[in-house]
Amino acid sequence: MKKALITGITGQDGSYLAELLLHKGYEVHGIIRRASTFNTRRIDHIYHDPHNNGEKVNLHLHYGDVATSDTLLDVIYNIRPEEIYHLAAQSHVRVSFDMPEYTGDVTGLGTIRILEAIRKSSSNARFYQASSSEMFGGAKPPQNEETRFEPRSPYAAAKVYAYWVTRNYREGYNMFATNGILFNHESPRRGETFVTRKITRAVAAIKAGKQEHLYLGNLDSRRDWGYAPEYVEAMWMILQQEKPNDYVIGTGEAHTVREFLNEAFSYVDLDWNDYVKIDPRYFRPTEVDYLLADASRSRNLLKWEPRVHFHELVRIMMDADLELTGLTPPGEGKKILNERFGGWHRWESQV
Ligand code: NDP
Ligand code: GDR
Repeated sequence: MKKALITGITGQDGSYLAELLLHKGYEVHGIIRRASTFNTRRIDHIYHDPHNNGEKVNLHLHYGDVATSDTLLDVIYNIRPEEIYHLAAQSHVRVSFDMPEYTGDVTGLGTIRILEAIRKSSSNARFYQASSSEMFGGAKPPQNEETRFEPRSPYAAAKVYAYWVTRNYREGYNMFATNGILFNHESPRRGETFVTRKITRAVAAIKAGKQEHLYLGNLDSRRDWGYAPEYVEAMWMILQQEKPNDYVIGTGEAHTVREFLNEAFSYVDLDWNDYVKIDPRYFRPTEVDYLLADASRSRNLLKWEPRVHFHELVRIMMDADLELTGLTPPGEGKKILNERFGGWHRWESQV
């Protein structure tokens, strides 16, 4: 049985990745932060209490924090995982302007703490770094692995640092260290303050009569939005290759925030113009205007292709949030998942 370690297992991607790896028969270990409230909501459905007699336990959780190397070395040394997926980060771009130093520490230095723990424990683990399209920042679209980085936020600058130390350890210490440069990917499990989920939750609440307005920032930026479960499949594929490399993952289709609004509100027969207001609080000191993936390398080498595109993504997220709000969704999103997906991840109301 292969063993994998996931940092950031309680996040959107970590939870889907854990589900995928368990489905593939892995023993999965995750690092979680101590918090005063439960922070394991996204993985509770796959966690079995070790005290329940007879239940096979393949998911193990360990306390740790990538802001310190305290437990990282111990965990890696004791578990001896074959694969390490480093997803933990302060992942919110707007927040990185409010907490630049903290973001540099966790999102940037966090990566070198893990790499050092791997090196010092003489681990042969294959390493995946959650790099981001935000690193391209102001670079002209479409962006691929050869595009020059022009980071436009403390978050993006921290990710550029993490990208380069990953390459550095690959070259310097002969590690199987890889970067997945993932463009935005969303799902019903997306954090509530990222723009897509903020919109789909608000549309559901407005439809249910529980909310009057939705306050947003810049509606003109374009993003290449994909479906998160497919992106964690790509993470796994990257670590199964013969040689370590860096890969761009995205759909090759970009849309504005305004288009997302239109698609989400019109799905439930509402006009977004009647509900959306601009609050400059959500503007960023420097914005990334246009991200569009050229994922040819992934298509050719990984044979990775997105199965869910913009129109379907909005429907999947809308169905889930309508259901969570207690409304009966039109069901197009659920239908798309049933038709196109292998079914290793569960629909949100089952989570
Ligand atoms: P989330 O914000 O949903 O999850 C982040 C995870 O990191 C959570 O589990 C969080 O724990 C954990 N974490 C945060 N700080 C620390 C810390 N100091 N020590 C240990 N764990 C910590 O992010 P996503 O799942 O969306 O993204 C996963 C990774 O991929 C991130 O690195 C992100 O920057 C990157 N990425 C994401 C993209 C996207 O579109 N989603 C695109 C490209 C890259 P807790 O639950 O306790 O807060
Ligand atoms: P992003 O995602 O910054 O691309 O980073 P986010 O959803 O936060 O913003 C996308 C675009 O929407 C605009 N926007 C708003 N954004 C938020 N969060 N809230 C608002 O009210 C709002 N109004 C408009 C933003 O200005 C931006 O242009 C995400 C994160 O997951 C990163 O961790 C990841 O690396 C990148 O995607 C790829």
